[in-house]
Amino acid sequence: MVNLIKYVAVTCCCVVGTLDAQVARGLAESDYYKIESVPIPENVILEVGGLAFDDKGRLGVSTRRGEVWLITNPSSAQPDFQRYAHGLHEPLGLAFTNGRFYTAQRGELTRLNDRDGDDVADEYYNIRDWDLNGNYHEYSYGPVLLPDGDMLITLNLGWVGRGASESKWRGWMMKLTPEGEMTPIATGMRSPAGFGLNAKGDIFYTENQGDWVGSGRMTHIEKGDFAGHPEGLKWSGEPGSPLNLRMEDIDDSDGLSLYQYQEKFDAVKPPSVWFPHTLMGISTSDIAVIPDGFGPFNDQLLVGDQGHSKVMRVYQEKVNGVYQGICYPFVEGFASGILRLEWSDDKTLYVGMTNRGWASTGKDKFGLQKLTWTGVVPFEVLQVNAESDGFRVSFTKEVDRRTAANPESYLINDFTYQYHHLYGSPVVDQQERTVYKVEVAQDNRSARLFVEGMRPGYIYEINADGVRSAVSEQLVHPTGYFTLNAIPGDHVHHQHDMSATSVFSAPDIISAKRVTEMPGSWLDGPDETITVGTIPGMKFDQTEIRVRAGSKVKLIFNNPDDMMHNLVIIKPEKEASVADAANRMGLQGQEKGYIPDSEHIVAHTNLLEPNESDIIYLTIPEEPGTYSILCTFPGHAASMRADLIVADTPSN
Ligand SMILES: [Cu+2]
Repeated sequence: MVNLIKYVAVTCCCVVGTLDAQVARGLAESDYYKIESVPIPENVILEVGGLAFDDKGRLGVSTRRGEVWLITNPSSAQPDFQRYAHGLHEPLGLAFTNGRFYTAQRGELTRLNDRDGDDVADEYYNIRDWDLNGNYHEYSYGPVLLPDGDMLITLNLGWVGRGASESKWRGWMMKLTPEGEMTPIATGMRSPAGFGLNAKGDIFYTENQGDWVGSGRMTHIEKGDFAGHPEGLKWSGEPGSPLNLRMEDIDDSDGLSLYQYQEKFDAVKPPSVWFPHTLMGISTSDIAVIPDGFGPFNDQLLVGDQGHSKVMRVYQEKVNGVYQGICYPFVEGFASGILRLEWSDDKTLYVGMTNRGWASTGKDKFGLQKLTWTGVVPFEVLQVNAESDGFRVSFTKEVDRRTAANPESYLINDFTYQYHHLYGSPVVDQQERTVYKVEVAQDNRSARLFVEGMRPGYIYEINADGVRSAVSEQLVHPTGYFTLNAIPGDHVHHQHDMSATSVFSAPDIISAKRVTEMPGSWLDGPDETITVGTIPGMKFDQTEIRVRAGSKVKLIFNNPDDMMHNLVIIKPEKEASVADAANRMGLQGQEKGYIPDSEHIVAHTNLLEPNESDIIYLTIPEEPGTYSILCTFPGHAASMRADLIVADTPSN
């Protein structure tokens, strides 16, 4: 239902043909990263809830059956399993510090201790308990260790046909000291099974699609944040709550996205990265920071997906103090539903799994597998960074300049999700974005994509399937999803904001000479698409454009400059009089976009704010000659002009 994004194959003539492409693709995920199973004794039901290594290199595993197992030599062919603890209440997390395991049971944080040294815990110490009402969905997760010795836990909402906070602090992330003092940190959580720190020590948690949650996502959590699900706000009036927001304050009648909703309340925190439902995964879980020595992705994050039995990769940047970034598939094909990820000292990722209650692609009921790097570097997008007028896409290997510099090697769509009480959201307001120019860096390791109409608050599907490495490899994963929260250097809102209250831009100019939808009579589409941009210093990015008389043209006008500009097409020899008429419009000029009422004008765009775009459709006049392209914003026409050469024969 939500999968509305069209996968349009890049079919331009300049990429390798299909057969060659398949040969070129060659290596698969498994040539770079290998999945192997840790053998589990037949009598052990290892429905993994938590993973943690102890100080002897043994892997502790807490299970949904209430046990903790100690696995000695987990990387060997016959690891040894020892039951360390049992009788716990669904412990969905495990940590080891100061010689002790810590685990969150449904109703308490417990410290386990083996006092007599027989590798079996003989002390189960209740550090702190919390309310629990018996609802099956009241899972508790953690702890995650903080550098100062404190711990984080998260408390799942109950489920009564919708997410419900029926016991105190359900829907919250809490901080606990080793002595059991508990402080509420943030709420708005629904099903916070995955959380942890990034390489810089900032806290993130992952969320699954559900009521009030349009799609899977990851959110940067700071004290006092509200991540989107209103139920936890039931407790925001309690002592210690860092929020003033109340459940009654939240209202979904405006049809906004969560990004737009943050304008209503400071506490609202939109996600740093969305994982589009079914396109990327269906149920995000644990977060792990990639160490040195696991391929070229140091300090990026891996995020598990339970339903798709896969691991995804996330690169994040911080722009204007706000996290944002891109997710890619990484490795799929695990045996069951992934809940936990844990690194060993030898850079092996241990993957703990269970699918009880939820179907997963991997059909086993539970499992423990490990993922290792083969030492071969895959050809992948290493990272994507937002720019004021597009993206910088960096690669793990040198690219072939010809394919990387071709705008047709890329396909970009953006869209968002609605913030509402319903379960999930369809993809809304999807648009294809034109890549109108590409500049490949000197070192062949990155490409600067110039993209028309960047919209903050939207998710960008960036497909780079046409790009080849210097030795003709295809990307292992050509498509990623970039969540754009902030545009570098940007301080204005954009024309495409759906919120009526947040729109701040020049008015749309309604005029017979600005046709923004392709005429229905153009059955075969435009004859030609022409893209014109602006460059600093009041100039268009080209000085001469040739077109055939009478042809149907789609004109894309991009304004990456930091000033307002328009584009006006004027009949031969008439540019001076049109520019003069525009200059004399006075106060009226702005609202009319400095488009004077003149018979000499053939067609024109809107007056564009910085970083805006416009697309118009026009039929070129039958009369050949040198027409003018002008920006008629006062003071610009002297330098901001180009020739439009209309000829009877096709351009040459
Ligand atoms: Cu201008």
